[in-house]
Amino acid sequence: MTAGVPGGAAGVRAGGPGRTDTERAARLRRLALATLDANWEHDHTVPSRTLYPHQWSWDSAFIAVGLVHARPDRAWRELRTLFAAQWADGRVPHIVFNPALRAGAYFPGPEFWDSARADGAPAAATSGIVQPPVHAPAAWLVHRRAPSEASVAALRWLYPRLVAQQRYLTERRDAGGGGLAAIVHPWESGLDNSPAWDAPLAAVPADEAVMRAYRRHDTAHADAAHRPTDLDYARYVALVTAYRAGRYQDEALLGRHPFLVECPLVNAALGVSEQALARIATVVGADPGPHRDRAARITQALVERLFDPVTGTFRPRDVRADRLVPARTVLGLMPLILPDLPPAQVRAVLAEACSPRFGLAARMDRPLPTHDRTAPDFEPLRYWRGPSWLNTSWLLWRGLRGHRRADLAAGLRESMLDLVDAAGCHEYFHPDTGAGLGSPAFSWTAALVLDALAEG
Ligand code: 9WN
Repeated sequence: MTAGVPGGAAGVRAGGPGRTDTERAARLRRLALATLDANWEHDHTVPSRTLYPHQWSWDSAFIAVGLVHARPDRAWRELRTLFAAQWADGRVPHIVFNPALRAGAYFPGPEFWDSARADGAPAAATSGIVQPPVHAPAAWLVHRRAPSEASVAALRWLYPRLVAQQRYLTERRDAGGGGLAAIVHPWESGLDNSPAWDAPLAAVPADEAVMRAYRRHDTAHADAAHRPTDLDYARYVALVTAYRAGRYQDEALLGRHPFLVECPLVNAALGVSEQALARIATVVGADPGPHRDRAARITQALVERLFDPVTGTFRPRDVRADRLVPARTVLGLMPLILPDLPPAQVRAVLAEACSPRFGLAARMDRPLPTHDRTAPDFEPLRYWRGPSWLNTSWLLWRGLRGHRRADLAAGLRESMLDLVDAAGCHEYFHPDTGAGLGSPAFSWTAALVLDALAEG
């Protein structure tokens, strides 16, 4: 297995020549940069040339965090390109389509989303849904890493747009009325087929047979056994169709939309974004106070609505059914990114992370999975139902550092770097063997490795 090198002396790694920390770092940096350079597409980075050939929202935030370590201009360009496609209501679309690509380069493509018919959509063709708002913290990290006149100018341009993004999510998406944003589609969580969505998705009427009318692009490029099923896709399509029928408007969602869920990751990101905006505000001459107040309110709402004191875990709330979903996934660990998470919840998240469910340790013997390893529906090969992904590991790593758990942060970082060193910049990894799965040249894996290397 690749993760962790138990017993290795400081600076010397198991495995002989080429295995010192310095050599590993140089090798990883070369690989990561080559991956990001190969995926650069005139004004943005594609997540993967084969599977995801357009621009994706939260990918671009992670990519910017990595790019700043080598190509700071491109880090800002990445964010500017994405926000140039922001809608008038403040939503940042989860995909910005590249008009130069042939129809069918991705499913569902621009013709399916039909954003041009929606009020307030930008000139560029986009999807109509969002992804976790990790852009304000990303912009702050990019600036802090390489502060310059250009970075201040970029923050000035981005600040009102980031504020509008927050306003959209907190005002228009508070379908549950408790101060949190609800997602209208599993794709909005970024963890598409996580077991977290099984219960609320089961209530979405869909017929697998509808998929006969479409050509899935993903299964032409990746093993179908690793991807969401056709029934999952039928439900994804049904949810887009329902939201599109209302022209992507958010009024009265509770009465008409079949999937409304408060996700711990989306809402933790919302809180961290207010913290980042408070810092950005001080650079651009705005008032940080309202951002700090909003951050505190979001953290409080997250604890009140998504923390279950009986199991000591955070879980998504199905707004329509008004209950927490049963699955214990990696999403439950994500509130650790909140610097003001109360001590009782910090302890609970650490206990869950260090349990056999997720195996976090100062010396990890296996990478962090995306689902509870002990659950009967844990699937080591299928996308977000078990495999290890760099972005969820990186978010937890940042959270551990913020809460002064340097020992656990070091163990997780080691595991992430070893995983990529052994398998390459894959999209995701087998949570037992560390084998690379999905796209072999995936941008956020490369970017987050660059960040982990720089901040060791
Ligand atoms: C749907 C681009 C995106 C990521 C998501 C990941 C996957 C798309 C898909 O790829 O989702 O948005 O086609 O499966 O789940 O997190 O942003 O990398």
